[in-house]
Amino acid sequence: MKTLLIALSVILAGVSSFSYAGSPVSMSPAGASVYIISPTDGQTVGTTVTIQFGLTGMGVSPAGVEKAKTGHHHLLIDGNKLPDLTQPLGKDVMHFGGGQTEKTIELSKGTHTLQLILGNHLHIPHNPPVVSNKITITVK
Ligand SMILES: [Cu+2]
Repeated sequence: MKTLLIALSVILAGVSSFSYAGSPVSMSPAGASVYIISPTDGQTVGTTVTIQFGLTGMGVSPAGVEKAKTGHHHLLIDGNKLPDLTQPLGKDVMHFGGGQTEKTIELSKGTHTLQLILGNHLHIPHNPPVVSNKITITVK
């Protein structure tokens, strides 16, 4: 009996550690969306720009904190295409792992595009990915 209990607890420990490790991909709830509050698409701004991040249907958690239906923002500046959304996001985006919801950046004069991508505690985009529309701004 004692052997059986030990065997059972080993199996249960195995199951719980498996589910804890789980899949590195987090699910996003239906209707979740990320968007850029400011500046707006087509806006003309100065070289110092405060980008404000909006998120509905989900919450913001810092990187490293595993919590369902949350993530942290990533800003893609002048990205010709989206990065691989099945892998941890890399250096081609700015990470806001502290859970920031805005950032003031310096941009050169000219036209720039901005796009937000939400990533989970491991910087991996959710499934389905929560990605904003790409906006275009003019810096003067
Ligand atoms: Cu990140």
